[in-house]
Amino acid sequence: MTTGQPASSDFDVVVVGAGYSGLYLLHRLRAQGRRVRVLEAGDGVGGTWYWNRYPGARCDVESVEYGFSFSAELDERWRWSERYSAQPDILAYLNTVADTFDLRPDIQLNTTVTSAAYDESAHRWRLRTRPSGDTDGGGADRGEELTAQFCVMATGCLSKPKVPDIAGLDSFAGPSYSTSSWPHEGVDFTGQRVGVIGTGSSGVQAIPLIAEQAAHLHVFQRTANYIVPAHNHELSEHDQGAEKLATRRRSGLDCPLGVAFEPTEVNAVPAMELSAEEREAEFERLWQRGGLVMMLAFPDLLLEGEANRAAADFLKSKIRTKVHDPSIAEILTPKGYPVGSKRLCVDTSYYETFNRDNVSLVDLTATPIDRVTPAGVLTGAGEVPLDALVLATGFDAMTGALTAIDIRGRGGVPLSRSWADGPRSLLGLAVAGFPNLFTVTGPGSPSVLSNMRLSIEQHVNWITDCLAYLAENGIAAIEATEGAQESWVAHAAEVAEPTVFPRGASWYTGTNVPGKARVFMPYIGGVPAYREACDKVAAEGYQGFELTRA
Ligand code: NA7
Repeated sequence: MTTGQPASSDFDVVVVGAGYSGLYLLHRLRAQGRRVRVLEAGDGVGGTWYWNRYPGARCDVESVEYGFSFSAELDERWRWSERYSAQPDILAYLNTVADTFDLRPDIQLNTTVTSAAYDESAHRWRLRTRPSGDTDGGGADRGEELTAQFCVMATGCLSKPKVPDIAGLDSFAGPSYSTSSWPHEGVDFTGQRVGVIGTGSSGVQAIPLIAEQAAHLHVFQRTANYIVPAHNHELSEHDQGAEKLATRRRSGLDCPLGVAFEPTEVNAVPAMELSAEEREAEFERLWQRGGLVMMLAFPDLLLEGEANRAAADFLKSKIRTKVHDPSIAEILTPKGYPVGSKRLCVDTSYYETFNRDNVSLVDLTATPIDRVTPAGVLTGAGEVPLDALVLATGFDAMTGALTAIDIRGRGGVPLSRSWADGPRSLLGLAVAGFPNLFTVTGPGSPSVLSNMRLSIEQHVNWITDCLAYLAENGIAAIEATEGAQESWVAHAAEVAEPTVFPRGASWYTGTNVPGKARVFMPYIGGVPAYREACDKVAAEGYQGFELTRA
């Protein structure tokens, strides 16, 4: 694998990130005969699945739909072991992808992109890098400069950890760990008093396993989440035969979330047209099935109103059946926001963990964190002494990894300024003012509200087809027009409006990051409608884009 200087610094395409998106992009672009360099901050491929190594880390889309669909050879080589794969399995899969297609020679590891500036006269991007981990300020000198006609940001939607807004964190005397950059060698909490701050998907996955090891675990919860069971299990050969995979992948394309369960397993009838008993029976059926399908139990569930409240009541009732102490169950019960407006968590033994003698729950709504001290966490109820601290406090989602790079488009305008009031993008693929720059699963695309693998493949196919078109037609630059971008942004806001999403305090809306514009960022119109919109743009010779001849 390449870790040093590239042979040359001028490329047709530079791709930032070597996760799912970057790997598939490289494969497709090489097949087109392009000179490509993939720049990756980590010292291995895998992106999100390289960094998030905390105990219990798993996908919440079923493994059989999480594998790439473009290669029979890959399907032959790989078998998933569980319904919801654990992080080591997914990382091994992505390494298998890199090896199967011999991708490593064009991937430059340990390389953090610091800036990308568009040169209008040359129609090229100029990127600057620094060696990863080089934070002493001298990194810029040890970095390098690369140019490329096209730059593709394959930087992921949940890859820039949020800086935790908790006073005194640096003063803690013991070790503290972040779920989003977990030590590769793992952590042994045996005999320790451990605190976990954060009860989103990462916390919900990690807490049961940390509780099994720690002498005592203190869970600091600010917002209780809605949680559905994974009912995880081993997968057989039969579960992932070629025909089965093909069928699931095909039907995923026609489903709003890009996952195959929807047409056969959810109701076409609105929830409130059923009797209370019938509705309850449907919720129970999907609870027993497990997973995110609950979100789509009824066509009106994600709209504000009674169906959503019925789902909320059902999920709350389940907490009381699992948690023995009613006062703990009450704290774990979500309040004041609709189901789905924050991402549903998918758990294994989360609620049961609170029946253990060595687990305590701290309700931060009643007793907020004052600050972290050298000895532990000080809340309104006093100091909780700790030996180790785990931060599961989330991400600057969807835009954080992009605005962390000093990206400057036409006229030297920074992307962070263009997006100061929230991200604006045409289809989540391109941004007006930033020619020859593409974003994979950017804001304004289904991305995190879809099966990421499927959406990544769709975006990579669209981008690489677009580049082929530009080459065939002698076009040097492509740029989203302001008009098309505004229409798309307005359409995305309009389809989101009646749903529960825009009003939630969540990373979907940027509310979790202090100072971030509050805008609902993903596209909720569904994968089929979105694919149609993308295909139409391409079929009409890239309508909505301005093309500049060489
Ligand atoms: P999330 O879902 O953003 O969860 C972060 C959690 O951390 C959430 O419970 C937050 O509470 C909590 N948090 C954040 N800052 C604080 C402070 N200052 N004090 C107390 N608690 C805090 O991130 P995850 O990593 O769990 O999951 C991200 C996605 O990755 C997930 O949805 C899957 O798609 C995969 P809050 O809700 O803000 O009150």
